[in-house]
Amino acid sequence: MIIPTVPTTDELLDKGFRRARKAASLKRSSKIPGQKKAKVIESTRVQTACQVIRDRLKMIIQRIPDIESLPEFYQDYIDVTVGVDELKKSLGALNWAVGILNQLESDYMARIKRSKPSDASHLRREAFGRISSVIKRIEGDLDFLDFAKNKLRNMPTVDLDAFTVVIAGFPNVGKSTLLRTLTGAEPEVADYPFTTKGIQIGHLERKWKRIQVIDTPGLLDRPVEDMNNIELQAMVALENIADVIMFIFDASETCGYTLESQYSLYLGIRSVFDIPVVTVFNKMDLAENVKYLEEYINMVEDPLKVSAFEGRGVSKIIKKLEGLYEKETREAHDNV
Ligand SMILES: Nc1nc2c(ncn2[C@@H]2O[C@H](COP(=O)(O)OP(=O)(O)O)[C@@H](O)[C@H]2O)c(=O)[nH]1
Ligand SMILES: [Mg+2]
Repeated sequence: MIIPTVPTTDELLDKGFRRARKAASLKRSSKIPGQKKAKVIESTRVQTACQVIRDRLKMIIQRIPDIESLPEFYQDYIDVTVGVDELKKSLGALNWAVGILNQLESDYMARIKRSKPSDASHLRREAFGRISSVIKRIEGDLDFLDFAKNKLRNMPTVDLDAFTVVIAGFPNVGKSTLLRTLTGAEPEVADYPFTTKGIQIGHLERKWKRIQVIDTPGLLDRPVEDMNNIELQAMVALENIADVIMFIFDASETCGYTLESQYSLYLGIRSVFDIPVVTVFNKMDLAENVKYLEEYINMVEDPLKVSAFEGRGVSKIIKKLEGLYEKETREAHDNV
């Protein structure tokens, strides 16, 4: 999501007042008869300042998409990153300021119109004072929107309609290597509020099929029991977009985790996600003499033995994913 540049209160007021002075100086050089001129100049200043500042605020409000109309994945993302309620509150405050500026503009235009020419500049100064205090009232909200803009700058572009595979498995089991090998390119790396390491997204294009593969380093790579609330919320967000979990074992145990602890992570992930799990035993090239490996392989359903490093067995994974993709598409059609 793109939030437009958000000015500080000083920038906003400077711009409004500067433009107002310019507009007034044009009037000053015009041929308005004597007495009336002072009133025209001052009301032009009030009007221009109100309009310029109001338009800037309106532009910010309009360019931020309606949060509730966003897909759930992005609503969750925004909620965890900056807070949906805070974002709405700040936008509400900007709306409030727009309304007050409208009111101030028509109030002071009318008052200057009715006033003696010698009172016009005093009224204009009063109007400017009130504009300043309205804008100072939304200082915190402008600051917050600027913060949100920076936090949401590198939001991932997850394709919410694509068939989506989410990778899980301990660190160093070969998730990134496999993602690259499967999708044949460097993945898109974007921020992900649930982990410090971001999210990696790759696409596997096969004829008419488009399969999206996502890796969330730092999230699905440790026991579910260790997760805090925010991470659990992230799991729910992932479950909303995932069609398949691809769980990676490091058959060689060179990642530093035993097969036993990998298996227990596998069971944990399976118990959280109510979707098909594709189970891959990676680094088979290094796994010749690993104790009990065959036993663990036999404990899972349809294990795929591969070496991401050598590219061996990768086509089996693609075939498996395509099969699940087709099955899901068929079921979706049956349900129409
Ligand atoms: N020998 C071998 N090394 C691999 C294989 N797959 C990944 N690696 C290596 O394992 C290390 C960790 O891989 P990485 O993809 O970063 O793991 P991640 O932390 O799960 O994303 C890297 O040094 C990889 O080169 C494999 O199939 N065989
Ligand atoms: Mg990685």
